[in-house]
Formats: sequence, structure tokens, C-alpha cells
Amino acid sequence: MQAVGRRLGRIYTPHGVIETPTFMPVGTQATVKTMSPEELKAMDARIILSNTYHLFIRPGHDLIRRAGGLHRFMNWDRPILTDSGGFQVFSLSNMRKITEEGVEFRSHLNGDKLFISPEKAMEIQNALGSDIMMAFDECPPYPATYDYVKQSLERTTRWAERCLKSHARKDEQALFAIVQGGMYEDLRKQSAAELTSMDFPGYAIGGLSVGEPKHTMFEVLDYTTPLLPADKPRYLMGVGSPDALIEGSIRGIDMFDCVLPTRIARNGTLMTSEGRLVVRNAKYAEDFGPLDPACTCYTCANYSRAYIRHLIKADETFGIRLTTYHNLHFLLRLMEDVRQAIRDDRLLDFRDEFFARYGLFDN
Ligand code: PRF
Ligand code: ZN
Repeated sequence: MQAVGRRLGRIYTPHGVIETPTFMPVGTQATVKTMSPEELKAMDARIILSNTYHLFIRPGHDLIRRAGGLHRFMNWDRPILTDSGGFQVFSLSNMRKITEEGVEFRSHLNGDKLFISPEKAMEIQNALGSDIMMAFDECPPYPATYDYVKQSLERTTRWAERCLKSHARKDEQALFAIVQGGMYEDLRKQSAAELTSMDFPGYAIGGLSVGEPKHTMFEVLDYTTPLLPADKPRYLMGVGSPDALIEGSIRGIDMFDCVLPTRIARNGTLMTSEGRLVVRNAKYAEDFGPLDPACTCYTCANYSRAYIRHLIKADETFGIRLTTYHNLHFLLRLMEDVRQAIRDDRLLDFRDEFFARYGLFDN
């Protein structure tokens, strides 16, 4: 196993500086579910992710433009990255039809017929005013044949070119390209070569965490990450389990996002220094200790497992606010520890120590 990729970095944006490697909480609908911007700041979130697909469908990017842009609209003055819709259109919408022009699909809300092209994805993200925009791509399913993935990545390259061309606010918003190529090494090479020749300010690795085994994802990262320019941010899309954050950082990934911490929090599953904890479990009914004794977050400083279990079982909103706060704090703190371990040149030891306590789990 190579560990030569790890690095520290800083990304400068119009809304502030981001120290990397970093984790981006997901705020799909212009909100990180149940968290206020003040709470996100209190846990030291530096950048959040939002979604072109959802905001295009509702409330519409023209409305957000009229509100003064996404930062103003949601009262978040730190950096925002927006995904292009290239993934959500495949995972959420109905009846999609991909052509060279773009993707035709039906809204998952009301069945309206809609269309997103590379140009449309840029128009929407320019209206939102995110600090980092993503190129419009196709994320092929897993498994997919070599021929399909090759055709798909070549179209993603042509779409990236069109994105670059139609991007109207290059001075204010950085446009990142997305490397595809599935689990095929030569296709990842081809995709990375084509996209890096276009000189984007940052590059993402897409098409992973789509159902492949974890070890396959790490193998793809082993050979794909070194293909990306060392002096630009590298973003691993849709990946956020603790093991992937650490293994990705070891390989030189700078940015991660994932709904995992917020999603599992809402059904009462916690990430703790000793592994996963399902607080609904009967054994916590009279456990008056914190979710994670090693955690310094607001939730752990003030509330017990028994109380949080009660709230979640009673479907009280405050319960999922407390668990969401803890899980996000846990991952943001983990990334701080990762950065410190890189500074101290002991990331591999940190990984081993972390997993000795946390245990390995599979998603
Ligand atoms: N493309 C885009 N967004 C994404 C992905 C992708 O491949 C993934 C893959 N895990 C998550 N989010 N545009
Ligand atoms: Zn906590």
C-alpha cells in the first residue's frame, strides 16, 4: 500500500479559505437538514455542498438569483460547492433519456418533463452563485460494461468542454471537472488525460461508491488520484464513511461529501470513537451517559443516550437535531485529526489507532 499521496492544502474562495483534507456537510435543499448556519459554524464546518438538481426543480434558480444568490437565500456566508445534477438526475428522477444534448427526465416531485444540458447546469449554478461548481457528467451504474463506460466518459468529456465554454462567471466561481471511467484503469486514465488537458481549477473523482466493494474503490483511487494535478484540489464525490475519509486522505484526496452522517443520524445511528451506536436499542433505555464519552460536541456535553433514545422513539424533532449535530461534529473533528496527523507525519499510525477503537464497517 502506498501512502505517498497524503497532503495538506488550502483552497481560497470568495467566501473564505478551506483547509484540506476537508469534509463537506450536504445541504441538498439549501439547508443541512435540521441544522442552522450558526450550528454549522459552531461545529466548524468550512464549506457545505448543495444540489443543482433539487434547487432547479424547487424553488427554481431564478428565484434564488432574485433572492441575491444561494448564500444570501440560506444565510450561509462561508463557501458553497454545488453538484451539477449529473448524478442526482440518474439516481432520483424518472424516465430519463440521455442524448448528446443532455438529459431529459421527469421531476421526482410532480412528474414534470424537464431537461438539463451542460449549458443549463452552468446557467443554474451561475444563478446560485456557488463558490465551486461541478461540470455536468454522467455517473454510469455499477456494474457497467467496458463499452458503455467508455462511450459515457467520452460524452462526459465533451460535456465538460461545453461547461467550460458556457460558464459565465469564471472570475467568481471555480468550475471543477469530474473524472469518470468506472472500475476500468485505462478508462480512468483516458478520462483524466482528456479533462486535465482542459486545465480546470480542480478535479473530482466521480462514479465511485455506487455499489462496488470498498476494496475496489480504494484500488481505483490508488491509480486514479496520481493522474490528477498535484497543485489543484481533488474531490472524491459522495464518499464520507470514516474509513473512506482516512483512506482517501492517505491517497491524496482533499475534499469529500456524503449524506451518510446526516442520514443515519435521522434514524438514530451515531458515529462514535468506539464505532457505530444505534441509540434506539433497548440497552440504552437507562443509559445516562453521553453518546460518545470522547466527544466534545454540544450534544455530548449536555444530553444522555437515554434522553436522545426517548426523543427519537417519540419522533421528536429535537432528537434528530441532537444526533445530526453529533455525527457532523464527529466527522469534522475526524478531518481535523487527519490534518493534524498529516502535519505530524503520522497518518498511517493514526489510521491504525483509529480503527483499533472504531472497528471496520462496510459503508
Ligand atoms: N457525479 C456527480 N455527483 C456525484 C457523483 C458523480 O459521479 C457521485 C458518485 N459517488 C456522487 N455524487 N456529478
Ligand atoms: Zn458528540
